[in-house]
Amino acid sequence: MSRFTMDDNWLVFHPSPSKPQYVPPAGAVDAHCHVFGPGDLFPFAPERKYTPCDASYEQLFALRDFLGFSRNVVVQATCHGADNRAMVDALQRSNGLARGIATVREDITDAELAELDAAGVRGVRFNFVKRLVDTTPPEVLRRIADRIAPLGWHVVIYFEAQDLPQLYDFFASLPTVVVVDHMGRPDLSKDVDGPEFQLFVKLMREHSNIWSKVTCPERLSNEGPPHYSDFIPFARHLVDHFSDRVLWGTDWPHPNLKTHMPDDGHLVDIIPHIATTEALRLQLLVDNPHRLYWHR
Ligand code: 0GY
Repeated sequence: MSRFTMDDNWLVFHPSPSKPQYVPPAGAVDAHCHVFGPGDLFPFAPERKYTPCDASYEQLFALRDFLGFSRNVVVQATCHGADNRAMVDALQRSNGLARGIATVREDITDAELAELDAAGVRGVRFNFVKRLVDTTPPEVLRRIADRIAPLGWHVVIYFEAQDLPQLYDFFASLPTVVVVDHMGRPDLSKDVDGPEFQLFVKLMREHSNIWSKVTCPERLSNEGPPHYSDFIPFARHLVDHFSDRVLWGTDWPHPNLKTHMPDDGHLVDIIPHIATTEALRLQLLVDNPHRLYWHR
């Protein structure tokens, strides 16, 4: 029996997603997903803001195969804090088919960074979403970025669109590739060509080291399943304009969703609507993630 009990309002991931009609190309990468626990083996962090359900590497790899994907990028979630053991365990059990993004504190040693690198970690995540984390000062984050840059790692950032104006200069000054989670969480009720999303587009246009995940219709959409149609113009805009700097992922097991749990098969079926040619889909699902995560 786990010492951890998931939050009352937690929705568990879909137990039997539908088989997608869209078949991804060989080598396709789910570049944003998580593993949680199991809590009695890999305890959740004392400072966490939510307690999830357990979501194991076996379940993640089974979903990967079922959806027609080949590889995963496992992103450290805030409920595990800077204890990366569950994520690292998943990488080590993946036969090289998973890479990871860690959360680290400033006091991490060079030897610990080298161990993470050997396990397949290729970046660190900086989280600015206030409901998920306590704030870390930018100067601390910058020192971490300077430490990981020589490893060839990159920085993944998670923030909400309304906070971009104040974070813009910091993001623009980071020394590595910077990958933005979920398109910077735009408000999809606003216009793609409006000032909020276009500030994000400007960040990408003016800084060729900035990439975006075109992920999380289930989090961002006001219209909801199965088509999440308000998500499509935003994601398509980024794929069309920055085809060599976009990534796609499921976000399984979809932490913190309170209203509905997506059918992962439906999420895969959105891909042809956001990447509208075979060439774009190859970049999004294969070429881009392989270049970023499997170049060595
Ligand atoms: C996501 C989104 C969320 C949670 C986390 O690390 C996390 O806890 O990223 C969220 O609540 O929006 O990408 O999993």
